[in-house]
Amino acid sequence: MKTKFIFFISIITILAFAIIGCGNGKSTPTATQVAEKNVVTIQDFKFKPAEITIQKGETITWINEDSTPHTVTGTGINSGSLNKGQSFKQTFNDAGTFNYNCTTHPYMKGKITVK
Ligand SMILES: [Cu+2]
Repeated sequence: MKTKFIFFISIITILAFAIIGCGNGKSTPTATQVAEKNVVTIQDFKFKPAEITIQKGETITWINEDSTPHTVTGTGINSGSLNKGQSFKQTFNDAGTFNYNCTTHPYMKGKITVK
């Protein structure tokens, strides 16, 4: 009886650690995404935020959260097709205003201002 109880407790402890372990594994990328600067999410056929201002030399990361593939396309910007969960990064070294859109959905528009 006592042996069974100890065995039971051991299993619970192992399970608890396994669950805590998984939780940490999942929360780490989220924390990284929050900390990451200049992220544009592509969601519901929109670039969010649609307008972003950065400093010269900074990088923008686009992440497609839609199940539909999208692109980030403009002068000097070409992500190609991004499937759900895929991201695209581009560094902007020149000041200026850069408009872009999604080639599949031209009504999806975004604007980058580099200072
Ligand atoms: Cu699109």
